Amino acid sequence: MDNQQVSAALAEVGTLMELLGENPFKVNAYVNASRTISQLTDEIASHVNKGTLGEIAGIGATLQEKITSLVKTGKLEFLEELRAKVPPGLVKMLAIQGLGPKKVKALYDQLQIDSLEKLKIACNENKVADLKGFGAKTQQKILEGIEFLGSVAGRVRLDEASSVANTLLNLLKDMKEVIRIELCGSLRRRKETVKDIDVLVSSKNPAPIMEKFVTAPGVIQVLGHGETKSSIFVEALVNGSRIKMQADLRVVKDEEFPFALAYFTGSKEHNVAMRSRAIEYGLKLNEYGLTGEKKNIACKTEEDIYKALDLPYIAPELREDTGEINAALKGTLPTLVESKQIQGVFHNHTTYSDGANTLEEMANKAKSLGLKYLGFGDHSQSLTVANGLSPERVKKQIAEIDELNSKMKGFRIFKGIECDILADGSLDYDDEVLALFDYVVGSVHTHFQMPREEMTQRIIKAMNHPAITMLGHLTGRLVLRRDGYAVNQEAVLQEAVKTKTLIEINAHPMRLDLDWIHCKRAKELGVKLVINPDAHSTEDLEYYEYGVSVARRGWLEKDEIFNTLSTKDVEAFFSERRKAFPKKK
Ligand code: DGT
Ligand code: CA
Ligand code: ZN
Repeated sequence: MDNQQVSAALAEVGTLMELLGENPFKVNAYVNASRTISQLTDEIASHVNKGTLGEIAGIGATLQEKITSLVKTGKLEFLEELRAKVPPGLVKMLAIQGLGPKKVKALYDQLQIDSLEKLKIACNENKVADLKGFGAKTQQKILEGIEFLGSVAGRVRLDEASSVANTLLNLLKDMKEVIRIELCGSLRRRKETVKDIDVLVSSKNPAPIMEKFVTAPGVIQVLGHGETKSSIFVEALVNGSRIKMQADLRVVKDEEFPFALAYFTGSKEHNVAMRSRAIEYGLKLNEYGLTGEKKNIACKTEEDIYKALDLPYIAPELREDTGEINAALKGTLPTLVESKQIQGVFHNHTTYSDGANTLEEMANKAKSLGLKYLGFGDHSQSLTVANGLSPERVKKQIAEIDELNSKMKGFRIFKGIECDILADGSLDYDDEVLALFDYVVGSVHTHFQMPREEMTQRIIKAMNHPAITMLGHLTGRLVLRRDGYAVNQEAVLQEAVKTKTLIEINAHPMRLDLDWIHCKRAKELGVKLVINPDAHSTEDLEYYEYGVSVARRGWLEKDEIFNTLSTKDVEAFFSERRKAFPKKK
């Protein structure tokens, strides 16, 4: 077993023990060990072999024994016993936002609820509201949570689907039978969630490729095994989460590859529009070719297909039939922003609040990614659950940043904070403290249940505070977990134009907030956007690429993204903003 597998097994032990009402200290030991192991840079197996498990912080004798069993045998009897004791429905209930192990246990103990179906019935019969610690509001939220889970059933987050897909891609791409290989479908269009993985290959000899695909590691079911198409159901561990999804492989002749690539990339609606365009030319377009009455039009690449229909190339992210073909015809397609144009990122957490890495570790990682600057944005004082910074700790962090800045050559660290927007729209520090920062990210983390109009005014009031530079994760949504709070996004975007507030595209794949649809609207209004990973560890810094995908789906160009600016231009922007809110000496 590798680190991620061991980590997932220990996390599962923790969850199951908690559902069984075991001692919280014991539960925490498993949860913490799971986190530690997922973040280890060396192999847990090598610690087992060398007998050095005990040197890892938090791994006592009991855990050493369990980890050794996992690494050596791939199994843990203790985990099997726990699984046998806990009805699987209880684990499914944990997917509901706001329903932790304690509440699930209470529902099971007192109402014998062991499935989502039973939970829904109990809520509708008003039985849950009467339980101690629940109430009518919680019951309503549970019902909404069940409905939400139903509406997203079977979809997987982009980052998790990408990881599964890339494993399959890497398995096949070096086979001698493979001529061309590409991921298609929603993955290639970089949608925030993906239902299934579509892999396309061209080859003269498909059989060995199909064989390798249906016997890939993690396959739990072969749904089809044919000459040109195979389908599998595959399971993989991604950052400790168990991901199960379908993957389809199609193998075509190399001449057909560009047509199949365009077809299976979709979207379906874009394909329909392209087919009508072909019909105007007296041609038929499908997954096999572009054909006329007299002859077929040969295309070597996707670009050739667009060219044959007198269109410039349309990037996959734009293929949602939201006006891209018209724009292509008029020559007004955007030149989309690219990852390599991102110069730095601003909303990042460190060990000062709830991050896993120090200022210096984060800065070094950002530099190694080729970024020119990095901004911090730890949590502010009222967010005690995330270890928000008191004014004293703000000053300590700033001093540390000053020191790092004097040490690091060719790299600039900006002083920022993710400042809570309080319920009344005021900010979480006095002006004196706010004046210490180069920039301030304003975010809502509390009172999500506010009526829409009140929430909108709360945010608008904060945007009018001269210290606010950018607005973090505008809606607070969590992809496949919960909808955002009620807020009038249009009004906020319009206010951003008036107040020159930057709007964040939170690039954490769990958030992707602003979403691409509102990015497109922001572009129309002339709002400037900033792509931030909301990193809580050095690895998370790379998430900005997912924000670039959102920006590209939202038709955004380099000049519309603030953090494509050079260090000097960013400095100039911040100091201009600071004129309205001068630093106090
Ligand atoms: P997903 O899997 O729900 O995240 O989204 P997609 O876009 O990957 O959809 P999927 O896997 O059902 O199909 C892949 C592509 O194949 C889709 O984007 C367009 C194409 N396609 C599938 N069915 C049809 C169809 O009935 N008509 C047309 N024109 N294209 C189709
Ligand atoms: Ca798909
Ligand atoms: Zn936040």
